[in-house]
Amino acid sequence: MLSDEELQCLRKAGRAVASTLKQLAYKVHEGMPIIEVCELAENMIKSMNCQPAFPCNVSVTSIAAHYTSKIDDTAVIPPKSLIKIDVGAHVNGYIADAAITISFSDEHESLVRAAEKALEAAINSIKPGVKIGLIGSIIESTIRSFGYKPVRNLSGHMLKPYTLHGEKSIPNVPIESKLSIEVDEVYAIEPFATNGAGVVVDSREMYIFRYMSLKGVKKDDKSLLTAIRDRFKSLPFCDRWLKDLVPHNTLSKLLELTSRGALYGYHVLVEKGKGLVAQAEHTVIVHEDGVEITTQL
Ligand SMILES: [Co+2]
Repeated sequence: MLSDEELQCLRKAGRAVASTLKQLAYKVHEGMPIIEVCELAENMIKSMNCQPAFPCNVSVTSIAAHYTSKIDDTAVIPPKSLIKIDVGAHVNGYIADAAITISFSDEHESLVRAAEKALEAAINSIKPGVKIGLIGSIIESTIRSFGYKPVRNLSGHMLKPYTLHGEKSIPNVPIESKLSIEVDEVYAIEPFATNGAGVVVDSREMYIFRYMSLKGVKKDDKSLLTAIRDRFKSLPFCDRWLKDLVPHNTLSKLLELTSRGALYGYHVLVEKGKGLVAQAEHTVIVHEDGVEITTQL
């Protein structure tokens, strides 16, 4: 059973995410520095007495996920682009995660609609006892009905305290699985629609990290890693959030620690066929009689 206190934390984080996305939808424009979008989102979350659960992801056109600005990023929102803004907030580890897609060209409207409709259909199907494979098939058929493909190797995920990816995933395609949805579980549901290959691949770039282990770490790095672990626990972070701990070359330090296995690095994910990618996402709490969307105002 989720306690009243847990529910309150989940709802507070959800409202912060919803309000942040709503404001960003008006403020983000072509030519805007991506670092401004990230910092605006993260500061809005903090202003509502929540903490960002991960760095704000701003993924442009055929990038599907996991791009956030590094320190001194000079990238801007390109003209006529399609961007996904994915934000997370937490209160005492209780997470809300949601995303919107903004299109700066009329051409991409139906792709955005495909992801949104798939999300709506998926959420409407969720109740205790529903097989996760059924949700995947609903997402796929909705996206296909618009003439697009779901991204098959990205999925929604269970949210647990301080854990972004709990043990169950919600696929965006039909899969054979005995797993079903249970009461009091919390999920981020996130269909991705594309006019490309329907699969994402790792790019070389990495800007988001999470703490893994202190084992085998050089003595000099132990205090930094301990500070990272204490600050973020198992939640993702980026170099912009460590300016006080690492004054110079922060990203290189994080990449070095990743290569040693002390951190996990998230590759920026790119659509394999260089297709455009749209995403829609909400966080839901599963109740006995249906779901509660926490990331909707
Ligand atoms: Co998300």
